[in-house]
Amino acid sequence: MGYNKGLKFGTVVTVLMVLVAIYYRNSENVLQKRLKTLIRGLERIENKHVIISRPKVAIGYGVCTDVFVNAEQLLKYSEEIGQPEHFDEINTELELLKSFAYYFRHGAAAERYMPNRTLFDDLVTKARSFPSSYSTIGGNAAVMALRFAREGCDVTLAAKLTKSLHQMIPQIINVVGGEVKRDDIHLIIEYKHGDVWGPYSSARANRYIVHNDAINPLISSFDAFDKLLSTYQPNLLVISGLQMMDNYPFPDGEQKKLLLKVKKQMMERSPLTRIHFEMASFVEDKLLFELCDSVIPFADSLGMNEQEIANLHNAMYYGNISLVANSTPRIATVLDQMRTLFKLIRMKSKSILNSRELTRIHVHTLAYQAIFTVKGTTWKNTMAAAAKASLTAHRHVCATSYVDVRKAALILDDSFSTSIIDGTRIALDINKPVSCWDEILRTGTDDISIQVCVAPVLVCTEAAQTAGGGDNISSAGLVLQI
Ligand SMILES: *[C@@H]1O[C@H](CO)[C@@H](O)[C@H](O)[C@H]1NC(C)=O
Ligand SMILES: *[C@@H]1O[C@H](CO)[C@@H](O)[C@H](O)[C@H]1NC(C)=O
Ligand SMILES: CC(=O)N[C@H]1CO[C@H](CO)[C@@H](O)[C@@H]1O
Repeated sequence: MGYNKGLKFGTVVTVLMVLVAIYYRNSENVLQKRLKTLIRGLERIENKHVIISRPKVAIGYGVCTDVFVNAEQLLKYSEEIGQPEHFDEINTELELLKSFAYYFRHGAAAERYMPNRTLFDDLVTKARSFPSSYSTIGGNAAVMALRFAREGCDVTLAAKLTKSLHQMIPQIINVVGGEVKRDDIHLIIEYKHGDVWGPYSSARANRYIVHNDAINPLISSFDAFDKLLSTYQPNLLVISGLQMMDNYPFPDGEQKKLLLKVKKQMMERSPLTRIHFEMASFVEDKLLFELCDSVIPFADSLGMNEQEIANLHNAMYYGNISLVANSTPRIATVLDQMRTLFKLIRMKSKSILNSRELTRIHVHTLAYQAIFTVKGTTWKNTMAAAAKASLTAHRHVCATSYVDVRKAALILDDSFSTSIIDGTRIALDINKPVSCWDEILRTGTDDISIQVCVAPVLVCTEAAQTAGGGDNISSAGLVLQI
């Protein structure tokens, strides 16, 4: 009897285990099938729009050499580091470690200036000594230029650089700005989702950047670019890289003077040239407020990630800045921030002489892309732009041109709400993955009709690179809209 019971129990366990295994295999198949359908859906929308003309795109400002290193290799955790802490600029190794901890535990991207060149150069040398370290062409403007060129645009980049860095840039890109002896270097300290550093673990793959720029903060290519623009009328002017001015030790009044030059450059463009401003990580409040007054009102379009929109939203709405925000915010939260920001900027711009009317906002996050465009404007293909931005996000982070379902995960739920306050629920349709709808935004006495598109991102589960992601994604979205 006892023997029989044991046998039966053993059989039941075996059968159960087989069933569980089959169940898991099936659910995995179902999941992969869903992902495949979704990818095909996105690719179908992306491919519907081929770029036939060769749009002219001029991009300011800057270039650098990006040196990539794995965070765990370069930065060693120890008890002495103590509490994580934010610093506007990094002056010592301890400040670097404390500041890294501050952003790493939130999975938030950060970019900081290091005034001590010796300390910075030592750090770069150490980073380069690891076999896994590598370098590429970097800087927002340059990465965007490479992406626009790859998408078939006629590209001009404003950048001052060494001959050897210039040689690495494809010849089809027209670089204006002149030559320097030493290129600016950005040290990109990368980590993956779930990486552990001392008592902290990262909520998502991201990067912490330090630099000791001497050329980019001064927008050294400005005059050459301005001269070119006086005779050249691009379809799109992109303003980016201004975060290199953040906490740079300018003589009194110099920073403002430079920004006023940027403002003038934007203001002098023909209405036929659309202007896009790419946000970045800003922690110097004076600089951010100056941007809100002198740059943002002169742009037609804005691009930013989830940290940057939270920061800009707080700056314009509360008058304070936000150093870190949720790195995986809900769609409803981001759409609400986009609505508020759109209204605030439109209202503010009304009282600014020669300002432009904001007609486009693109927010790129880890899990989705959201684009607003004002209806009846020249921005076209918003749905396709969201799809292309989403695919580019995956391709960039996975460093592949082919989307592999085994390396892709969908972290969005089956449906999302369009707003925190009485939003509508929209179901994610994997056959038609980009959801678009119309809304009316009331700003002052005007009712503005906009189209909203949201595309899910297939998150890359084997992140190969995160820096430059935003630049690739923003450009990929823009290229289908101009
Ligand atoms: C800069 O860093 C080097 C190397 O860590 C250090 O020896 C030097 O004292 C620092 N200089 C200043 C001005 O802090
Ligand atoms: C900014 O101000 C708002 C409203 O006073 C407040 O809720 C928020 O926490 C502040 N944010 C920061 C980062 O200080
Ligand atoms: C996958 C992808 O498109 N990533 C690109 C992002 O942009 C840089 C610069 O153009 C490229 O080197 C990457 O390949």
